Amino acid sequence: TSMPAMIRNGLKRQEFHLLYQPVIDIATGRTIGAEALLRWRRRNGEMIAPDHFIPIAEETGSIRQITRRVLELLTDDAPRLIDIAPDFHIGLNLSAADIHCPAIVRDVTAVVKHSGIKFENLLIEATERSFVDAGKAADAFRNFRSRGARIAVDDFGTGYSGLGYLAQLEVDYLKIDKLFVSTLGTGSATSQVAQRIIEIAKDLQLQVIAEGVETEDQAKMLGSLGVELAQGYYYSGPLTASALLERLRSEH
Ligand code: G
Ligand code: G
Ligand code: MN
Ligand code: NA
Repeated sequence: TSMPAMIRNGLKRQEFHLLYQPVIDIATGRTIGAEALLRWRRRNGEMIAPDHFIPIAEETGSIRQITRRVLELLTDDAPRLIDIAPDFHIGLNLSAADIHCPAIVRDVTAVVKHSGIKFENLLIEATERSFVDAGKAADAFRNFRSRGARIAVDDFGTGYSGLGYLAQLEVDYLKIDKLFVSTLGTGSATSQVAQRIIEIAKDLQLQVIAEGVETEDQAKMLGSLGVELAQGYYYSGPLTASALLERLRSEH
């Protein structure tokens, strides 16, 4: 069967679940939030990575159903997280098709309403692609932000959209892609890109979240460059909601 048909079946059979990767305050080591990451385990046990099905879902339009499922799963998990850590940030990945869909604000508002969390608990993660059609994107982002949610540009530096949109759109965070973090301190051209991204963020008064931090050296270097937040295997891989709850309990 084709991937689009497999996705349809996977949705029908509820084969999707969420894991949560902690986001850490580098200075204190505390878990201040987590990024929700979608996982698909098929009935036969096979795991299919987001990189394999999200792009196809985006092309065929089923990303909207997938996102609705993500929002349902989040509605189930979020209350327990916020109960332990009221200021917790939950990172929600949205595709360009979601951002450009007029129903997205209503869909996310329903999560807030039914889970009892606040918009302030949500960090909407959108890749540079979402910002290209600035007119359409701006409405959704402005709407989310006026309600208290924050916006992050995900995989910053890997797209081809230029920087013009950053001046036009109000965003709160840049997430530096792991590609750039992995070369920090190597003296390579790519490692200079990471430093330039951090400088751009400072100029625009945006906070930075470093992704893919795998070593203590990288964490220290990021800290000394003024980066406050990080995620990566050095701190923790993606966790089940229960494992994340346990981590939060041990910190609170
Ligand atoms: O989880 P993993 O480490 O494999 O993530 C791979 C990619 O899939 C990342 O770019 C991530 O942003 C994306 N991704 C993970 N979960 C979701 C999701 O719920 N929705 C969308 N649109 N993308 C996701
Ligand atoms: O695109 P998005 O940036 O949201 O994806 C995050 C992806 O990176 C997920 O697939 C997640 O599992 C993966 N990831 C998380 N931490 C690390 C890390 O420290 N190193 C590497 N190589 N991948 C990571
Ligand atoms: Mn992300
Ligand atoms: Na990313």
